[in-house]
Amino acid sequence: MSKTIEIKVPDIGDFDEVEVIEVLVAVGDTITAEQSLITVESDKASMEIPASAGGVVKVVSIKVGDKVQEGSVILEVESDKADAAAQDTAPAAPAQAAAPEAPAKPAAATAAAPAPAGASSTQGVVVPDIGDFDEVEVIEILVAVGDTVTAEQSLITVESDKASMEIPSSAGGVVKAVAVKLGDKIGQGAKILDLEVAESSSPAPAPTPAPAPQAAPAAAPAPAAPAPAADPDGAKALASTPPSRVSPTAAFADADVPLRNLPHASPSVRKFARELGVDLTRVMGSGPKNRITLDDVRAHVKQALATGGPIPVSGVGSDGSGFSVLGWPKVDFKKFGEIETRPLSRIKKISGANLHRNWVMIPHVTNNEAADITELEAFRKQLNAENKKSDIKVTMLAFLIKAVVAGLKKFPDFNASLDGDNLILKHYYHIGFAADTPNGLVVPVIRDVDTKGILDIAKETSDLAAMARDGKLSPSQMQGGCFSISSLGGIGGTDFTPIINAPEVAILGVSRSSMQPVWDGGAFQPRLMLPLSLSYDHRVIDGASAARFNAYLASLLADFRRIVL
Ligand code: CAO
Repeated sequence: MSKTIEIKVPDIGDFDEVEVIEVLVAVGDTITAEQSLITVESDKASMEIPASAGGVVKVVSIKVGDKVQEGSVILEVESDKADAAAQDTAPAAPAQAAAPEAPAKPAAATAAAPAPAGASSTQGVVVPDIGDFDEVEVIEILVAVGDTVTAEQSLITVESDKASMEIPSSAGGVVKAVAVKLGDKIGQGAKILDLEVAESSSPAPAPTPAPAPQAAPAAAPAPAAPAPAADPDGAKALASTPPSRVSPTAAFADADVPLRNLPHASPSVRKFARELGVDLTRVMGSGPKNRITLDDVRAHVKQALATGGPIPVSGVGSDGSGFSVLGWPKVDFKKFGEIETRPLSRIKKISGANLHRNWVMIPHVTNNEAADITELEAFRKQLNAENKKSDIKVTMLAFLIKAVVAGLKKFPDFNASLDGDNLILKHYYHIGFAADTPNGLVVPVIRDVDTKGILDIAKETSDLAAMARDGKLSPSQMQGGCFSISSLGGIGGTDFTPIINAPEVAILGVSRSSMQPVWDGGAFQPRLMLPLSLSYDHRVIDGASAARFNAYLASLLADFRRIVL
């Protein structure tokens, strides 16, 4: 017969209240005994609280942000196990509190050697009782040699498979040596650091680490009586864990709930992120195993503020499945000289975020080519001379736009966009061109270039460029592009790597033309050469295609009559 039972917060040691920071199950979920239900956090430790019984979740009685204590009802499950009834009113045995926790009080980080009276002395600060775990991994070292620390100040963060905790100092003093490094596996009694302690600041020494409270047997049917810890400060471990405890991953794997990728961060980092309203799932961790550090949260906030939006890319790791990068360097530039701070323009923030995403997410390769535009430049000048009275000035850009469309027709993969595993091939020819404006870069789009002549294109280019400079472009005038051209020829340069304007798959960078000696088989001839830099998305376009496309463009520009072929 099925029965509804309440699952409650077990003995959480020395803490009156802890905050719920994650609810891991929902109404309707089928859970198994030992499966983690919620994550709670004190100011020094976070831990998952597992189910004392399996069943179907009927009611979830708490939400993120609630403060809970021993006996608080977490949820109600409908269980058809006969023995489940026994757990109805019992707070889950403390054994089932998910993690061995950091000592609630610094008493656990015990000074191994007391200072001799009348002088400063060096004390070793050691790992306190860490509950049921033999070893935990050092994931953060929060102090360095030379630092002055106070009693209670966190020294290191350690982590088990279920919890991370900060280990505080048992005394105040100056750090003389740090005995651990990141990645070390340490257990109770291991030395963390040496501290030079003045006599007055030395606490009453505790000659031995605080003994662990006794662990209650798993799934104890009745409230476990926590054994009083022989802790000199009266602190006891937040919770103890039975030796038979299953790993959180196993619990999730067994359960009918999706495995959640919880952000990997220490309690103080979680608290800091909560204060700033940062969603840790969006933060790229730069610590070991992609753990999120305080600096990562700061860098995330800085970037979000700078770009006016969320950071688009999250790091995956150094195991080949993605990438992770260091946080942005923070430099106090004032130390080196006079500075001024100027906020980025709105356009710069938006274009910067787009350029960053495109650069990071698209495997760019750039093919460089040089087009002989000696005859075309002569023709362009002739056109402008003939049209002196007209307000249309033909620049090389109009020819380039027209030539690019001929290239797109010949090489349709360049007129495409990636959509998951599909390539979307476009049968229209809208070309964007980068325009430099006082407020930053914008890319107006000329539509249906295949239906327009050089003079129309020249006029539209110059009109759109003027509107861009005046900030009068509408969003629709910057949408729908198939391919972009970034022409810096009016300014200078010999070659550059333009960044692809996603979801397009290629972009043409144009640098300044110059007279070059070109060998014609018998002699060097002075020819006007135009550098063409074609960046392409290597997921869509291979190098040979790119070389063909660029060579074809160069051949059209060298003899524009070929465009009608
Ligand atoms: N080589 C030599 N001279 C060139 C040239 C080239 N490749 N391209 C243009 N010129 C010349 C023009 O003929 C013109 O000369 P005259 O004044 O003697 O006629 C002069 O340079 C200025 O041209 P322009 O820049 O006014 O016109 P354009 O059509 O070439 O370019 C536009 C228009 C809007 C693309 C351009 O003004 C611009 O903003 N370019 C910057 C694009 C940019 O910032 N790209 C980078 C993006 S990534 O950060």
